[in-house]
Amino acid sequence: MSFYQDYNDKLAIENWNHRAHANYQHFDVSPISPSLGAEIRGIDLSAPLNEGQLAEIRQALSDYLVLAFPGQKLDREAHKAFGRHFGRLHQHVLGDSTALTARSGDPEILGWQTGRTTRYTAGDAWHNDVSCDPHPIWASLLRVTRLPEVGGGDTAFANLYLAYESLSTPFQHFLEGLTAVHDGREGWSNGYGAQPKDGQVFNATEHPVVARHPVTGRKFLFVNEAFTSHIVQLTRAESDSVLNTLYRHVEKQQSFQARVRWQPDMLLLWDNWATQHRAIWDYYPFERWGERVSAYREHGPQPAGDILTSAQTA
Ligand SMILES: O=C(O)CCC(=O)C(=O)O
Ligand SMILES: [Fe+2]
Repeated sequence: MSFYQDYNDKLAIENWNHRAHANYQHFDVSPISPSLGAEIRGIDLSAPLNEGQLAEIRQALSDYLVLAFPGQKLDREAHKAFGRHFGRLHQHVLGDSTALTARSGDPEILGWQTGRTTRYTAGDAWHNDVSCDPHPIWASLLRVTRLPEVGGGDTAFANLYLAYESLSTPFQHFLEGLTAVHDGREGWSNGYGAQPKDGQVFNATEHPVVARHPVTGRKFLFVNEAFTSHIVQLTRAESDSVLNTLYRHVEKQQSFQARVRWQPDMLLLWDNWATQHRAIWDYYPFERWGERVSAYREHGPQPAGDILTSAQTA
């Protein structure tokens, strides 16, 4: 048994830590960790935002992947209005099912309330939100409306650019030509025990295993344990073993991860392509409630080899 690790992850981290940072004029940015996350203060998200402010928020999302906005008094309409700046609002297929949710009553808001009688809480496994969709969510925006009295209930995030860049070069090349199926039945039937209603189908979509981010142009690892069922080009045994290696890689590398600690009136916005997250359920039997708005765009994760046009990256 050795504690030796190869150096690819350090080179990836060095590269990440030397990336260019924008100068922000419209708000203050305090990084949460070197690998991802920043706290944003000095901007009121309930007021109308101008193009300059929005451009900087999108830039910060590219630079830090996860943005925490403390001290935001947002009602549901303001939450959705802010979400619309990132694309069309997503309607979750389980929005009115009690398997997972608290039935917010608004199809554009996924609500959940976790407490003593709850058997599943949203996001209690490393995942990208709803990656089984043909246009997977780009931006997820979460408010935790009730925090557990005992503390805890952090959300953990992992940086998937670093997950990809830290793999060895031959393994990166091997993965680059592959595609994987992301299947709603994995997350919702196997994960939460939810079945589609009559006439409903859970989406299943083939996505590149190594994808190119349409906004930043950077490659990232795009498989997750909650939704990815198999790699199309491999045998079942090969696929299981490669996916298991990749899942453990994301889960294990704490240097690629950060935990977000919740405060009352905080809005959390994340890039749902280049990160995975996991809700940490360490507060049982106390209550924790949340409401999520998510936005998707026409241009989702691209095959790694594709060259993007400027219209696609706008
Ligand atoms: O409860 C959390 O912190 C995150 C839950 C989750 O996975 C989500 O809202 O997408
Ligand atoms: Fe999630």
